[in-house]
Amino acid sequence: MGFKNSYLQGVYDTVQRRNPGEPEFLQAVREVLESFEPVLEKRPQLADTGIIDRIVEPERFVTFRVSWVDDSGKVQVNRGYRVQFNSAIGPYKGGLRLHPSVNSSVIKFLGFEQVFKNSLTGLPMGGAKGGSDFDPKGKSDGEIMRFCQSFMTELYRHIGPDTDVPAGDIGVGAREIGYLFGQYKRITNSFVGVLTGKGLTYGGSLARTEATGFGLCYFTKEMLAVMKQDSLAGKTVVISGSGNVAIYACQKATEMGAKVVAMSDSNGYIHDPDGIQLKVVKEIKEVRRGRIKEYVDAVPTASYTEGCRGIWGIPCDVALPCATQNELDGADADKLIANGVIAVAEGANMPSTPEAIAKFRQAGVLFGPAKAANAGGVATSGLEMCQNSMRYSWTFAEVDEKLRDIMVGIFHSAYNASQEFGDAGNLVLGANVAGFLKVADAMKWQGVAY
Ligand code: NDP
Ligand code: 2IT
Repeated sequence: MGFKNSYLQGVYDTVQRRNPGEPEFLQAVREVLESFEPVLEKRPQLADTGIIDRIVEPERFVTFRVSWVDDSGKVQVNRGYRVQFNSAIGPYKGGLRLHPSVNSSVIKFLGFEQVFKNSLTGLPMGGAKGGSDFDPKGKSDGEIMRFCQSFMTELYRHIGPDTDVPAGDIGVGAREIGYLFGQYKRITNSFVGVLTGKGLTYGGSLARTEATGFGLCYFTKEMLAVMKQDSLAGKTVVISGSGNVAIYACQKATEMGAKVVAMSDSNGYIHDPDGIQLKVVKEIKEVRRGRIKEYVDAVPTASYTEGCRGIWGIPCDVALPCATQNELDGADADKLIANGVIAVAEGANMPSTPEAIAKFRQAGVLFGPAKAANAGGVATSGLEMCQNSMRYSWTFAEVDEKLRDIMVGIFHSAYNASQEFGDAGNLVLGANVAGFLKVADAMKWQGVAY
């Protein structure tokens, strides 16, 4: 389907021409440009500033060779990436993903979305993303360390506490951040807040580990309260994934009185109608780095099914996709809707396909898009940067309270923007537009280099 506004069509055509074979990036750009249709109707002069032409083009995109030696002595080669998408409102900021599916399309879609997400948090952070096609599964600790050191030996020249501050994402947690930080410090001889998600003994923030999952639940709670006068208490919840985001979403949803009945990994899903015992999941995933199917060894009343997509067929009131992009498609949305889902909020980045989102909208299902709903992770990274700058640290309760306020604020920014631009309750539109307007203003005042 084409754009109504011919200027937006022109921008999209250029993006398509410049980024052939990059479907994820085009998917993310198309959704954002669609949200700008009502903005341009109200403010046609935006077209003259070239801001939209500029915002879809990364400021800088680097790729580099990462060679490392495996445990058998063999040289391995991976590709490293960092996209520095936009620095209008602060230093570049965004995670690093280690997964074999990483390519330039995936990194660019993530970096593009990060621009709007970071703006929504209200904190001064530009947008970036990076990573590698390195597969951490089955690697020894030594191999992970050597990979991270080699990766940082290239990346360090592009980053800095006032330039670009990476963090975790899929395949990057506290262990990897520690190795990356150690190597940065060795090379530069400086102890600075150049990464977030650090360990608590060397500059990390309390509650950063929990932040994305907790934030997702704070957002969902506010969305249910304002738009449906409802709450998470007594709700049945399905959560995909069983990594960092999924685990802490499960913890907070349970604390809020919901019953989480299913979780997954890329191989399959577990269904526990009595409510997931998070202690068991944490032991499998955080301590042993095992597979989710091991849950049924500890809880024989639960069941395991091979294949991760079947999870959306389990009846629930609230669905929280927390694994990866495009993990929930139109057919999955049909199943959730038929089973009476009332709200979907995205813990992962771009987990729902455009078709799935359209179906939720049509069926009146509340929908919290990733840029808004999962912004708690990067928001708390922003709080970690703030604490590092002060050389001070807040208590868990202090950080958690700030996180909660930020998530409530993000919901209202998105909700208000959806009302102002004529589609009340469309939080996809609201989040894209609210995130955009701040960045656009900063870009306007900073001028164009020529
Ligand atoms: P983790 O690496 O901790 O966990 C990822 C989980 O998703 C695992 O259960 C993994 O299963 C599953 N998964 C990953 N890739 C696939 C795939 N291709 N198909 C099916 N399942 C898959 O990552 P996070 O929890 O940190 O990240 C999850 C999502 O949340 C990502 O989209 C990420 O971008 C997003 N996010 C993360 C934030 C953070 O602070 N960490 C902040 C905001 C968003 P398996 O073990 O089998 O690979
Ligand atoms: O997608 C994301 O927002 C993240 N992976 C977190 C980024 C960060 O800088 O904390």
